Amino acid sequence: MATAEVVVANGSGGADTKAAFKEIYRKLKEEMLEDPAFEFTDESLQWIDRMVDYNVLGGKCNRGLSVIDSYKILKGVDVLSKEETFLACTLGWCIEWLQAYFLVLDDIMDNSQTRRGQPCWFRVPQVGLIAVNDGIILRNHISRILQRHFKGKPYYVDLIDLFNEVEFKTASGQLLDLITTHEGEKDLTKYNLTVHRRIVQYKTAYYSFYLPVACALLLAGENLDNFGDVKNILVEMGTYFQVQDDYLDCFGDPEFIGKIGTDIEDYKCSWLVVQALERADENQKSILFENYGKSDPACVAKVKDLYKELKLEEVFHEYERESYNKLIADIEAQPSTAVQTVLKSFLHKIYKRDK
Ligand code: GPP
Ligand code: MG
Ligand code: MG
Ligand code: MG
Repeated sequence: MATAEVVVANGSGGADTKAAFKEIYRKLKEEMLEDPAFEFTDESLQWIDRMVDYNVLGGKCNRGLSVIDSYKILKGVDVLSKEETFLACTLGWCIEWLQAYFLVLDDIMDNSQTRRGQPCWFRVPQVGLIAVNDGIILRNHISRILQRHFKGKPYYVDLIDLFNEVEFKTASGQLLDLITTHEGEKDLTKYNLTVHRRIVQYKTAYYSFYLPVACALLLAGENLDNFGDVKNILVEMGTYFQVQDDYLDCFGDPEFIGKIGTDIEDYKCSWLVVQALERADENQKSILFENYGKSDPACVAKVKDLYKELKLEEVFHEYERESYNKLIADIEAQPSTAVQTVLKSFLHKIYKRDK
């Protein structure tokens, strides 16, 4: 292999890709710790170092790795040059940084306990609500990374616009997610699939699915305006992904998924409660109305028992099969085989995931 052609040589998210990706994390973090725009003290340096490791690392990195995989497929190559590898990995990390920023704040808003197998950042002693500012710093790191490595590229402005627009959509989805649960207005009759769909498309699908592929398209010199269908398919895939997240919140193993579910306690408009409402008789509905949205473990257990009685696990597995078949059909209707491969590779990363 020529020296200019390194590392990202094997298939989707392979060991080499992951090693290259991790290597670039170290460089990006070093740059954040040496940012000339701030005179770091020893304490602030240590804080950022620990805070970034704690929150950016430890996930599956599906979003970040997808930028590299998608870029390779769009270019039609197995091996990227050193420069291309660096740029694709850097954009991948920007998405992982965005995810870290969202999760730090989401865990405060959802009153969660654990994330990626460790206490949520705001629950770490001495962190508390400093986590809010850490979220702001993580968000600012993205702009600093983009400025340092992409300013001057023809697609720089499109990249900035993309991150801004996706962040706005996500925060708007998060708003919907939060205000549907308002204390004092607890009314399960307002929860239905249309409400659920709007929330999850915005809070999850754009940043988790559209953003990685859009980054790869910009790297490949494409105009995003020409990829409306691809965007729609990715938003559908993201919706399916969040339904899985809602399912795992109740039925996943907290040890394995690394987080303890809070959707029932938080009165969330989860896919499961929507399905339960559609299937429950009057008696079962009254159990839901009495117990949903309460932190008492006995109430949570009653809701979970009802989900089991209504066989929501089976309903979910059927939904999973149907979504997969529909997505594959939509993907195969795409004219470009490269685009088909990008979309299928992403779908196969999440189909039947258990974490
Ligand atoms: C996932 O919701 C959505 C997000 C993490 C986006 C948060 C957006 C912000 C603007 C903060 P979730 O609460 O179901 O995720 P999880 O189950 O991982 O807590
Ligand atoms: Mg949330
Ligand atoms: Mg949450
Ligand atoms: Mg969730």
